[in-house]
Amino acid sequence: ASVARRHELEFPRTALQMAFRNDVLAGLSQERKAIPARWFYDLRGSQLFEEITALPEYYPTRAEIEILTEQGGAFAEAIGRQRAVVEFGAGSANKTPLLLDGIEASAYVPIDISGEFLRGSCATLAQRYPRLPIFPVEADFTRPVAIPGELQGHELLGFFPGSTIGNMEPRAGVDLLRGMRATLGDDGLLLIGMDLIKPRAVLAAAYDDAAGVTAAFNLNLARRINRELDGTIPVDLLRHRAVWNERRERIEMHLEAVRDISFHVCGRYFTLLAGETIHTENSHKYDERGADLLLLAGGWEPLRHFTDQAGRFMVVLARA
Ligand code: AVI
Repeated sequence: ASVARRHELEFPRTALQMAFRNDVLAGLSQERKAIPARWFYDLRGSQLFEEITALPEYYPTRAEIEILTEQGGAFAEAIGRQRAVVEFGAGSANKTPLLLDGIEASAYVPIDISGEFLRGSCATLAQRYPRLPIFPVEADFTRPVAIPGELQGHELLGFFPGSTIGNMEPRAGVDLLRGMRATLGDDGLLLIGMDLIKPRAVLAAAYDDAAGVTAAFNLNLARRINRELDGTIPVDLLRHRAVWNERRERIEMHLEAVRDISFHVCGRYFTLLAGETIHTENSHKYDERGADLLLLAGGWEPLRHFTDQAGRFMVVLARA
């Protein structure tokens, strides 16, 4: 399950294909071409993302693991009472034990849209924590989720590692945080991973690594369009670009045409001029103030920021 963890299975195949098709055709028809980053994660894209997390230049995964591993005691102290851990997206089940080893959990509630991933991560955790009650919930966590009745009376701690919130426009991020607030209730806590703003060269390398894995990850989106949407995109004439957008404090990934090109997708004709791009991802970076503002707008009161030794990444604890 870990390799395929981000591989979306949220719709029946045909509905998923329709959603992909609609997003791609609409995105390529815009003046500034853009395709939502969620479509990176087919099986190949999920494998490539796993490879990215192990790259020497890609620090976020290692930095977050360092925080979770080394600051368990500080989490436990800040969190106080025993709580049921509610994880948004069961895919990161590899980070869950790091949290569960540090704090006292009364139960574990993984929420994921894919029942298949849920079953995989529950099985692994049940083996490791045989006495921990586990209540998987198959649901779309971008909307408020009903917590199983058995957990009435438990106080809840939301867990959303991975800095996935960074891939959302702030407006969507705020909506997500508000949904989590509704799910976790008035006495809920939230532990959320966010990537810190840092020197441009470090960010540029993390999103354009020497081995070319991030380039392959980005280009796989064009290959996926060719495979699944009857596309004729000349992938060899596209170049991976990772650019720092100073005003929006985010790394943007683009696919740039090296010369004028034309192609078809689902029978529709598109052109890209030399230098024109398809915008494929945003990865927002935050400082403590920016993170706090986002959380406050989403209905959360930030309590504490935990960072790794090198100050690259933060895990923020907030209360409802
Ligand atoms: C999943 N997400 C937090 C990654 C990020 O860093 O924004 C996706 C990624 N894109 C390129 N490299 C990794």
